[in-house]
Amino acid sequence: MNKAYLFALPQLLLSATLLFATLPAWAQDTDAQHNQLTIRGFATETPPGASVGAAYLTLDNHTDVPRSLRSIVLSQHPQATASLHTTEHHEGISRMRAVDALDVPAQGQLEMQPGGLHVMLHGVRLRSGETLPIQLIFADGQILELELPVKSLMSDKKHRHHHD
Ligand SMILES: [Cu+2]
Repeated sequence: MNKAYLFALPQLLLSATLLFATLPAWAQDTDAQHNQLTIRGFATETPPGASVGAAYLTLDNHTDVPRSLRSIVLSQHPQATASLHTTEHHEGISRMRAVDALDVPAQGQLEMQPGGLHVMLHGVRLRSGETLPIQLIFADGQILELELPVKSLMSDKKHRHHHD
């Protein structure tokens, strides 16, 4: 009898369950036990001729422990990279700057939005209606996966029929 194997199996099942439980957590706030960090977001369609794109995430930390988002991995696009950017506005000029990490305060929120914090996407072209699987890597070693919907740059409803 292989004791190590018997021990390892429930461990694997448990980690899979925990990982899974974090996925739909952002949809609603009802499942408090698994809802330590909720994440939602989207990526934008890559404009014609552009070589970079962007994604925007909102992370809500429901714990008393501050978290630090270190990087984003584009799991299905090994040739592509993602970087965390801030946007600084100075005398009417906006300038983006890469940062090593973004903090999610205890019982607080990290909110990305156009013209502010964002994830810069290099080397991947996205079209409206696709999904972009990403991994969020935290300073404490936790990795969370989710799929971002890709949205048209024109959020205006009247433009929707122009696509596909
Ligand atoms: Cu940027």
